[in-house]
Amino acid sequence: MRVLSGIQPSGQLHIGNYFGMMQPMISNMAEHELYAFIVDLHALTSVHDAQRLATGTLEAAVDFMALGLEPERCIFWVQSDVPEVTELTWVLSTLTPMGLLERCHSYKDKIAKGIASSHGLFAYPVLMAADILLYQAQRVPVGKDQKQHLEVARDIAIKFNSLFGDTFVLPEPVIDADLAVVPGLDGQKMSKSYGNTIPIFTGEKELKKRVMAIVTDSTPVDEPKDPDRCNLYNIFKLFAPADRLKEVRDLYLNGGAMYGKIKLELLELLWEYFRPARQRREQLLADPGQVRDILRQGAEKARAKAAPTLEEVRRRVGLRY
Ligand code: AQP
Repeated sequence: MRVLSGIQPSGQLHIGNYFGMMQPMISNMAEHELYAFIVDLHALTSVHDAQRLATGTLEAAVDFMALGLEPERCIFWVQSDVPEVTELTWVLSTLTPMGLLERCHSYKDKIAKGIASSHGLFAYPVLMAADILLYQAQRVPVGKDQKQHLEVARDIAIKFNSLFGDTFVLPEPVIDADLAVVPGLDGQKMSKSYGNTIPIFTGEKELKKRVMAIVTDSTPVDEPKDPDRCNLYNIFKLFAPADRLKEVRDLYLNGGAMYGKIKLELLELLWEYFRPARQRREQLLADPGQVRDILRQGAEKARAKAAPTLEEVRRRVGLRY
């Protein structure tokens, strides 16, 4: 099975990115043909600072490898190193109905949050469709927020195939129901652009600040609370061992759950959980030249896979004379 997914270098990667996409990708490495990439062209819709984008791209690649992605067991590259994707984006955008994009929640949410609208932000799902279709991916592990974009990719593929003949594989999203949406500090979806994240790699002091800022309600300690509606519990459950989780769940249900204590326990769990990755990250950051080489080699492999699909598209639509 060909499995593909990308991640934006639009800020510090967070635990929502990890559970929604990075961890499922890493666990697919053994069994499947894996395509993983850093989507810098997508990040350009929100980052207009050359230094920040360039540094963020290299760091996102380092982070992914530190967390367990092994570049020798997959194809791992930076999106803009394969320019074929932008050509395919244009072809696909000529047959993407405006209404399909106008219905996308992600665009509407971002505008509502005050993020500047642009043609690139609006057309984001078409570039994502090109990413997926160019490599004929069958499965795409994503968080629930990306489900609609996957549907757009399928709709575009169906339209292309019906207009020009069977060309693209129809991709299927892979969404783990338990991890579909990791909540942010404020209870909304954890998102780099909403400033409500728990970053995977940050200093202990900053991590503590973020964990202590998780919003909880003001129900008195002794009163029962619904754990499933508690933001803190929903983050805690991602890291706590099963027996401890059960104890904490019982405290919620019967009274006695102390938010401050649970936050400090969560902090400890988080710090330990990512300890080995933090050490690997330090080693990788010490040799950025090696990381660039890995990405360059990955891009060569990705281009070799992309070229036949793009050639087929050109021929089918008449861009060969
Ligand atoms: N809160 C989340 N819960 C579960 N999965 C999530 N993902 C993101 N946030 C959560 C998944 O992470 C993958 C990579 O995301 P992305 O960086 O490409 O874009 P995004 O979904 O828009 O992530 P952010 O953090 O919200 O970035 P910004 O704010 O820059 O747009 C995707 O598979 C996503 O589902």
